[in-house]
Amino acid sequence: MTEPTKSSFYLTTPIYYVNGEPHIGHAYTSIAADVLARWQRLDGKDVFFLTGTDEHGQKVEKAALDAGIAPQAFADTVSKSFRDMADAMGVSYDDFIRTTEPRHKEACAALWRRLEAAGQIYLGAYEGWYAIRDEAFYGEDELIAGPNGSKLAPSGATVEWVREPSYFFRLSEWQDRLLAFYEAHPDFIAPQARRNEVLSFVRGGLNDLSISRTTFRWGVKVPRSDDMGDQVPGDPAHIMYVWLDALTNYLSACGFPDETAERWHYWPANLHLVGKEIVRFHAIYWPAFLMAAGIAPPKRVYSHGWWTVEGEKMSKSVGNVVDPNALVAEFGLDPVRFFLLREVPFGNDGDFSRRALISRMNVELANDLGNLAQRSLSLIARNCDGVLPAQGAHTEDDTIILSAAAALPGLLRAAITRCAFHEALEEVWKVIRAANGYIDRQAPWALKKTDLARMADVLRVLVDVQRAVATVLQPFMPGSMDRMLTQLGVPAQGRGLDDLATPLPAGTQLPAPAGIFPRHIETAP
Ligand code: ME8
Repeated sequence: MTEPTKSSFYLTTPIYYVNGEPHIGHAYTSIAADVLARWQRLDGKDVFFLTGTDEHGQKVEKAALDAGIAPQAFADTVSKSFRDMADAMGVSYDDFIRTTEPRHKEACAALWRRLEAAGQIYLGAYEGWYAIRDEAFYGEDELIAGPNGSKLAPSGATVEWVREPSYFFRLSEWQDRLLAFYEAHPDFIAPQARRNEVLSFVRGGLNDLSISRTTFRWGVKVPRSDDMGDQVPGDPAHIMYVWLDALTNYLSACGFPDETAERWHYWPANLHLVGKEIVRFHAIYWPAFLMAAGIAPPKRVYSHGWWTVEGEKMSKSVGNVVDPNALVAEFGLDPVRFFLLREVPFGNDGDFSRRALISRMNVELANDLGNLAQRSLSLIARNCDGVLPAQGAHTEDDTIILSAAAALPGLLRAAITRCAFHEALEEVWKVIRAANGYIDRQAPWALKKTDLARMADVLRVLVDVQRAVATVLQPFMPGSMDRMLTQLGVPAQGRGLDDLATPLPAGTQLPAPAGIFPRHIETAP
């Protein structure tokens, strides 16, 4: 294996269940992860970006059964929808893993064997509550009251009483080591509120975890073992608990258990990006499994909030599920990507509404950014023969706006590292708004009649500011920023953060300016 020369960055989305079609919630996580992946690449890192589908378990088996299709064929179709969704959202994943692939099943068996060899697995019987929708076991004390005296999982999912032979993982032994791990790695779980929830859950004590099921078949078989004495009823009777199977995907994609594999050096993952409802699996079970198997835990789990739609929880029965493909068809990809990350502080819950999307599109994209580009570039086209002016002597006003633009890479690096996408975008919009103030104050259209040299200097300042803006916005809106950088005369191979230090050569012929962000006019229904 050759040592990587660049520092590496491995990040993941959750692998999505193939029980139903992708919706805006899935697109959200994948787009956020994509912004991070593109940012890290722009910043010179060797990125490995993984997404994929979670195809086993009772929930998927039931969906296949309801559709009257064999589970594998069903999973093939829905997995393809998720891959198509990722492609349609511009998600630049390096690998798309499916848990039905042989490489993944081998990794699951290898992890199981390591846990077994470490004395972390024993055979018993599980008796308790299970929610198929969450694919999760719940203690009696966690349940909430449902209608007509029924009990529900804290998520609102229906629970059923399960009683079956099961292998267990000795999770109860990991309480102190997990707490010590969280203490030593204060950034492991973010945001802080989620970290506090996890800490209090673990402090409350952990029960051993059931990690196999025997009452259905759709999953990875537990590997046969000779070490477990006469208790073993024939391991292939058991299939692995779908969360043990699913979490292992993050290792499978790195070639586990082959530590000489080309991608093994990416482990441990720098970041698992997840929705808030699956923090427990990623921040408690996952590091416990890994530590028990002698594998380094990931560096960070960041959990974001949930989207509701026009004030209501998204659900098939309400009929308000937002299809990301339809949104992109109507508004365009980049406005949708921008809206999702701009509207709500990452980590908080948010509400999706057409009105809010259209307002962001018209005000911030079409007016603030689109007009800035259009106004300055059309002045260059008309008054400078469409040629990029040279950098002139800078006035104080020039220096202020140029320094604000030059500070953007550092500010965005800091915000994006914290997954504070909304803050990153606000920093860019502060500069865009300041540039609109600058163009109004300097009035290059008036200078045209009084001081042509100063007019050219002002237009050059505006190009330099927009170049910085468009460079740092590439991860958020790759297609539009590609067009904007082309219009600004920035060569395709000179669009990295480091390239901002090299001035664009004066005299470059700029293409004729064309609008980048159209206004959206709502037509009456
Ligand atoms: O949980 N708002 O898969 P899943 C925001 N297979 N994000 C949302 C959302 C919403 N309304 N709805 C879904 C699973 N998401 C497991 C994961 S990982 C080893 C296994 C996003 O199909 C969010 O990222 O239920 C959430 O965590 C994920 O989709 C759940 O997808």
